[in-house]
Amino acid sequence: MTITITAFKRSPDGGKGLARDTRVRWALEEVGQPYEVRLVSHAEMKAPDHLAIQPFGQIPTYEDGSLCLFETGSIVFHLAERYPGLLPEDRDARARAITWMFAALNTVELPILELTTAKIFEADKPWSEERLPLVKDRVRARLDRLSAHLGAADWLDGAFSAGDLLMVSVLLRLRMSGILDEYQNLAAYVARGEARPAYGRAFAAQFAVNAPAPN
Ligand code: GTB
Repeated sequence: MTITITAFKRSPDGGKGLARDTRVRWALEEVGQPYEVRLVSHAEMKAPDHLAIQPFGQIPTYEDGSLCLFETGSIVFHLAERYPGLLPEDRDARARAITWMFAALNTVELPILELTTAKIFEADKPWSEERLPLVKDRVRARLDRLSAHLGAADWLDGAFSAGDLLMVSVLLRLRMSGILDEYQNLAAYVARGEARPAYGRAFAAQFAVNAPAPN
């Protein structure tokens, strides 16, 4: 069966790899599984066919035969369980890697999403300028601890895992804000993730769809 994922017909980021299909593409590349992509417009994402797979009308989704999944955490976990390469064999190490997957999505991604909301959707509000430093400091509070945990290590817990894949994907979103560069080891960690050949292939694939047309 061919694996099919969905992605934006045209991502608002113009190919920077920030839409969440990139992390699923990356996981697929890490485990060496070929996949097809069904590109969906905003209207198609909210239509019954797509809502039957993704109840919230979002991308990405994952289809493999009769199995349909949504939520990038679940999709990456499914791939990591089904194919070798993203989770260690050792049971305890595996449990710790899964813990980092949750930490990426539940603890680190949330304040980062809040920052995006504050900068993009609340910029015109009279209280926006006053609130922004608070939101940035909530991100820094998480990065302070993450940076301390990572220290001089290459990855969060031994070998590269699905936990790193999700954490790097989440942190990438911060680059434009300049906050990532306040943490030398985290900036290097993200760069290490981006340097992985599998990430390069995932990035190139989404870029081919979303890059702005040349003048
Ligand atoms: N928790 C879900 C998951 O992890 O799968 C969240 C999925 C989600 O937020 N999908 C977004 C979506 O479909 C696309 S990735 N949004 C449309 C909608 O909700 O109607 C979020 C995203 C979009 C654009 C950029 N960008 O342009 O920089 C970055 C991230």
